[in-house]
Amino acid sequence: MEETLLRLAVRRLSLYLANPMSDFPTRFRDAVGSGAVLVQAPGTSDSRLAFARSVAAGLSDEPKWLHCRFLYDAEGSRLFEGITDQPEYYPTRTEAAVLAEHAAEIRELTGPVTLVELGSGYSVKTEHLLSAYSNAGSNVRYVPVDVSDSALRAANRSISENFEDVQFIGINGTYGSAFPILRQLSPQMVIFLGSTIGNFNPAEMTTFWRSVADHLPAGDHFLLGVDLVKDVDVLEAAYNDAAGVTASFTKNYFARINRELGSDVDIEGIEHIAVWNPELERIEIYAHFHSAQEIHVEPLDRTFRVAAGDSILIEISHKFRLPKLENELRTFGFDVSRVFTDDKNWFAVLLLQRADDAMLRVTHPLSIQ
Ligand code: AVJ
Repeated sequence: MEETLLRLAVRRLSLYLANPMSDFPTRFRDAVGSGAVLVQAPGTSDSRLAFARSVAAGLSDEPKWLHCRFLYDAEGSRLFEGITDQPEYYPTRTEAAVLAEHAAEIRELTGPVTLVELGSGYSVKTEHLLSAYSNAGSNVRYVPVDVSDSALRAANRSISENFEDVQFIGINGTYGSAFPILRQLSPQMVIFLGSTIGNFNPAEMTTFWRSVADHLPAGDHFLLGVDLVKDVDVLEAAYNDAAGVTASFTKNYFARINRELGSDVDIEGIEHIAVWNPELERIEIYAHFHSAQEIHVEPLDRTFRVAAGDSILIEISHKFRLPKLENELRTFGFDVSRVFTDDKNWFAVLLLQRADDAMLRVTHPLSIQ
């Protein structure tokens, strides 16, 4: 009783003292208490400037690149959903089948936990998990995190229609914005599907494993979906669908630059190129410019020249090999509880559990610090 009063007083005080944007964990807790379904994470409200800075950084570099995070505005998120329906794009339906088949088992292994999904999009595949968790009884708390506000709203509509007992608390922000609140959501399972991890370069991947490991309390779960190395023709076809939806997805990057950064790029002068890089074991997606163009970044008042024949790297999609990935995850403090795959071994869903570092320290004294 006294403790509750004290906590209430402290919370009041921190409400008054804290800059609401700088104390996201407190603001999130209060939003949940008041039944909010969507919480804005700090740093995303001025995304136009963040977008401008990122575009400027990539276009001043040589070779040029653009960060794939900005592929997902409302139009990009809609186009990506279109990609997942293409016959050549096997990852989504393969992963969905693996999830559908093993969702009940995953629920049994984790018990009743809060589901926190990073990069949830429209949450379509997650509905398999939500249905297993709600069938197992007890109210389910679902916390999806996505940079697209429109995708979150659509997900909320669909989930509240299909699942009465699922409490939806969306976070509109980047993956990183969710890390500081993971401690208050324990016991939980952090979900990262669709092989989105494949978008990260090696340095970003290492940072990501470390952040999840740092913020996830020991014993909490992490469900990770990864696309596996396979025949090059299957891989390249998945990123060059005959209907051209992936090409439109690539071109939308420049349409977004036009819409938000006051540029006037000729979209038709851009070609979508997706190729397998066998050394780095990843698909690389380029925007190839047929003619020289200028890209104006109005918020920074800067203009970048792209020469005819230039290719801008806009996305990488790394494919994984299982034993190697499992070893890497172990070194970052995750135990591999189960690995689920499809018949062809095209896609894997790994159920991981945050190890207890105290145990690690005893068994591998040199692996920490
Ligand atoms: C959402 C990152 C998993 O890499 O397969 C699909 C993105 N880009 N087609 C992928 C994507 C073009 C996708 N991920």
